[in-house]
Amino acid sequence: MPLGHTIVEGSSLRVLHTSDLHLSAGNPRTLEALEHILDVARQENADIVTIAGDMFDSARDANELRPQLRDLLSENGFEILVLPGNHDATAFTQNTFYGNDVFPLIDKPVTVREYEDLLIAGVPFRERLDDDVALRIREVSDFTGTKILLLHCTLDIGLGSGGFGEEEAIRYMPVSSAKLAGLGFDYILAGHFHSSLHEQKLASGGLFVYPGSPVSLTRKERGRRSAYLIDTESKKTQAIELSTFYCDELEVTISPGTEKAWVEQIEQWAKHHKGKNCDVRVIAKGFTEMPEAELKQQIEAAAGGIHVDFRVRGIENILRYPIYQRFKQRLLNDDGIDDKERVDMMMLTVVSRLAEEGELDL
Ligand SMILES: [Mn+2]
Repeated sequence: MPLGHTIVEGSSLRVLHTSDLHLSAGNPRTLEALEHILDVARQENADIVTIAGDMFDSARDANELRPQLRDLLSENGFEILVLPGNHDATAFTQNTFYGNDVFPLIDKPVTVREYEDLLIAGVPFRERLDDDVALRIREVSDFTGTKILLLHCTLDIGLGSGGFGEEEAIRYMPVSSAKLAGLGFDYILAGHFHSSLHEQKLASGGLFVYPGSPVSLTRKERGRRSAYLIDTESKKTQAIELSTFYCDELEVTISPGTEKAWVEQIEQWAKHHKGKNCDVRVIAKGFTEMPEAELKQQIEAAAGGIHVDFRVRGIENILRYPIYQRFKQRLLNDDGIDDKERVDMMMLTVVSRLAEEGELDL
């Protein structure tokens, strides 16, 4: 352990949770995100910051950045507990020093830090949560105060591929919510899932939290980024919106007659997504009865400077098509179809594709 001093006292402790910063010298946004997280921890009077894995993009990045991070990670007035993840599993050893505030949780299979009424346990990165390890973790949870477990894992909740950064193919430490519920912790603060904040009540009454990456690393991490705050005395939990760099996009599928409503919606969305520290875009698809250039101009005005990928096509020829007219008449008369607009869009898409392929004469 580094020569840190325990700065945390008192029974009410505030824990700010994040993970997957993927700090890398090649991506300055990740370093800005770290500085912002530390600012937020100060503003929120956090006593402890937890990072549940992949603080660094690689052990090489950790090695490269360590000297310049030491001042930043010292004398903050809070502890920073860092769990090695699959990207930085070998970055922390008995001999590495990241700053006075940093406590790497590197003792296998589980590292424990005890405070007055709080216990924080961390499982340094491993590929599987075997039964013997689960048993060790469960033993640790025999404590009377609040119990927090830090894990870098893949929860089986169908969050879809793509959410776990580049690790989609390999499911690191797959765990079920039932298994986690059996570990006996009040909070399981996890890492590895990048896309967005995800919180879930466990059958045990415990709470599982993925904070999502605090900075968009690719276009897959969409929307404003969050960190997660827990007050161990009041039991209040709260997602904290960060002002770190993020990506986002709005995809709209226009159908004839809905143009005005979509333009208004794009305007509202754009109002909430303006700003320098983001990469956002509007993707407009579908069909319009308006002149294409006119709609494009309206959408761009509504987007107010946000990039617009305009893929909408005019529909006038297709609307006049007998096959489409007959279909539309039937659709309108059929009371058995709930989502007529969607069915209409599908037909327009098919007819338009056939027309493009020269299968129909306009
Ligand atoms: Mn990661």
